[in-house]
Amino acid sequence: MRTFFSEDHRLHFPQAELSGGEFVTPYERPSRIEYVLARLKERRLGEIVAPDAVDMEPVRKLLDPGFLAFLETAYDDWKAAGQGGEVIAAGMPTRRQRHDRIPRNIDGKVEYYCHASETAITGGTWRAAQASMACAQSAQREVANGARAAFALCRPPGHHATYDQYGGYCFLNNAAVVADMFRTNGAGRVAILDIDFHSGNGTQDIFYRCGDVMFASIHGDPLDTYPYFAGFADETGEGEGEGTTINVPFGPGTPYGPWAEALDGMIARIKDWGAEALVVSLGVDAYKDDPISFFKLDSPDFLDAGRRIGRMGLPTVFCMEGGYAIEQVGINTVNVLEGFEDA
Ligand code: FKS
Ligand code: ZN
Repeated sequence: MRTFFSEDHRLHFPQAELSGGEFVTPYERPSRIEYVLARLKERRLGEIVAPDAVDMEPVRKLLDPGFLAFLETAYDDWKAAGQGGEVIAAGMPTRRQRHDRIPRNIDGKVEYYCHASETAITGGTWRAAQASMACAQSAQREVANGARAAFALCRPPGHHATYDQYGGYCFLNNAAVVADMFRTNGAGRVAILDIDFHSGNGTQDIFYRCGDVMFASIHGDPLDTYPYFAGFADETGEGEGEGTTINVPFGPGTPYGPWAEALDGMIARIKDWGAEALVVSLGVDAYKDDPISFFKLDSPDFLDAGRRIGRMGLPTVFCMEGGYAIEQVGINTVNVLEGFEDA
């Protein structure tokens, strides 16, 4: 399969992430992508090509226009207000507070549109997020035009970005836009399978009330890890979307056995439901040595997971999400893709 990749991801590299009460070099850093590229070439997975320009129309259709306008100018507005550093939210709207009026002040806007303050916005963030989206969209078009699968080497990632909030290293929800583009192209039902270690709370948010996009995610139990307030097993969708959200959380130390069983369960649900296209939120932070996660998958397990996904036989777009054991990110990611291809 072909990979869509843009060098513009480098435009997003904040100086620091707030972690453990300290500012550290962000875990989500440009070098992650180098390892994936190197491995793709080593394994000759297929051509690596630049995406077409981003198409903001499908993005504007799915996500809050005010949020998009905010992201576009946040850094400039922040600087214009005399703020010295990168854009970081100091607070967020909390319980029993108003969410229905958007602050005029940039500091307040940042708090309104952010849900996790580890994530900074820099002068290049908007362009990098658009380039990441462009990769996802080009991969979608490739598959819509008849390819069996395509890999969007997205960075920054997307699955924590909601309809109107950024955070968890994510700004624009690539996988959600891809799923919606499949709908626009005529797919009656689209499934998103999220195998990143973290709950795809943003993707869940976008389709929670939607009956024609299924969202299925295996992740660390929110009682034990980020994002702490979404991804519980009893979140199953609402209204028309009742039953089309599937969450399977697991606790610390979970090995591949139960993880794979959960994956098989989701695969069966997606097939029975009649999905016509599949979007995979491909994070590899379930790996045993990931520095911010606690599952115990080993590299060959990713190959096996890819095979199981491949056997579904669906047109598939893979969107890169997380994975922070930097040197293994390439091997594990490409293992999923190779497993898929020789399923
Ligand atoms: C470190 C705490 C980190 C934020 C974790 C964000 C995970 C992001 C991700 C994505 F795919 F989006 F990149 N808290 N002390 O891996 O889910
Ligand atoms: Zn993750």
